[in-house]
Amino acid sequence: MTKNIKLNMSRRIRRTPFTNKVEECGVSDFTVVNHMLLPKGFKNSIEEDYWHLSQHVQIWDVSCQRQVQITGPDANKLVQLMTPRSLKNMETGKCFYIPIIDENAGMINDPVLLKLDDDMFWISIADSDILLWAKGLALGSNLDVNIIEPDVYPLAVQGPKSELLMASVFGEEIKKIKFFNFKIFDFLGTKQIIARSGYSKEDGFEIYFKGHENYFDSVNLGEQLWDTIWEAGQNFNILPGCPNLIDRIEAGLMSYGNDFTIENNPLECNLDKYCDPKETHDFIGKNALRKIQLDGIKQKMRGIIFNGKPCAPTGKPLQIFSKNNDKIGQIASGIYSPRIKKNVGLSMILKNHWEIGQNVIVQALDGTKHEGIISTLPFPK
Ligand code: THG
Repeated sequence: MTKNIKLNMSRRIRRTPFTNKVEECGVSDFTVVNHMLLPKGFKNSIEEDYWHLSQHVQIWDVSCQRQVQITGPDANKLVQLMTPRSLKNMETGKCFYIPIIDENAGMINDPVLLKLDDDMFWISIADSDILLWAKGLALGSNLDVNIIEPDVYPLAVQGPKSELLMASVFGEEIKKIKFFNFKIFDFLGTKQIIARSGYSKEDGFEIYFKGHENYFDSVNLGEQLWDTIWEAGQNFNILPGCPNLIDRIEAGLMSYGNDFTIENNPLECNLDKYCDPKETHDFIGKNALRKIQLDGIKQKMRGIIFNGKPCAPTGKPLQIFSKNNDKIGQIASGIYSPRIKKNVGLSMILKNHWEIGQNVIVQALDGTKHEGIISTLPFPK
């Protein structure tokens, strides 16, 4: 077992405008994503947080969902170069889930793209350094763009009561935001972008909080935003939270660097619908992707439901075997689902083994082997 050793804090592991609040709320641990703190738990167990999230509302500091802002005459050109998904019909005010791939069609991120204007985009990234990739592409292709990481810190409000809570703070207009769209709202005289989105299977919103540069000063707009939502949330049984491993696995929401990496192409990650072979625009990795589309893939992301002692996250992968004891995949993060009443996980599974309902064997960390079954994603309701 790994001992409980503390992470040594430094400037490279960035705090957020909400970290003080998260600490006041009794955060139990953090992880680091995009060189920034992400809370991993509070006073309750992951299972208690899972039930609470499915019934009430939570406030999440997801500032680590960093924005890569691309502006300028060639902004659209550059963003389109980065993804197989066509942006032709993308209107201002829309969010698009997009694969970003390299020249071999390897996944380098799976962000949410926001179109703020015809010449202005935010790429809301998973855990890899897209700002450097974008700057490199822009330089190499001689594109007229400006690329920065803006002073923006997403704060998520997730759960079935999020709409009522958000309406009580920002007004009824909030109810008109459709899934994966955003609108602009006033907060104490500042303009804030609020989208209907979030890393959970519940209803929810993400406030792309735009802080002023001096957010560590005494007048802290971020803390005021947190406090305002927190106080309004008292009527809705609000709790501090964070992306919930049980909820996200059941929803089939993948995590870059955990469930898939640069070794995987978007077709293996079930992102086919963003890789239409009929699209004619140019993008990095197009030839490689078209070849894979012709040849077919060798493995695919699936859900696994498996027996054994209730799993908890450890950071160590679980190996998956066929009946003949061939290795056919590995689960990056297995966890006990109190709803399915078995362990669940996400895994790339080799062809010939990926059929729904197929039996597999999952090896627990203590070496014991347990029956598993291949499931759809999301997991069945
Ligand atoms: N919100 C924002 N930024 C993010 C995340 C987020 N950046 C990192 C990470 N999460 C990116 N990954 C995902 C994965 C899935 C979804 C969002 C971000 C998601 N997918 C829906 C689905 O698959 O059903 C909807 C997809 C669609 O309609 O296009 O929500 O959570 N800001």
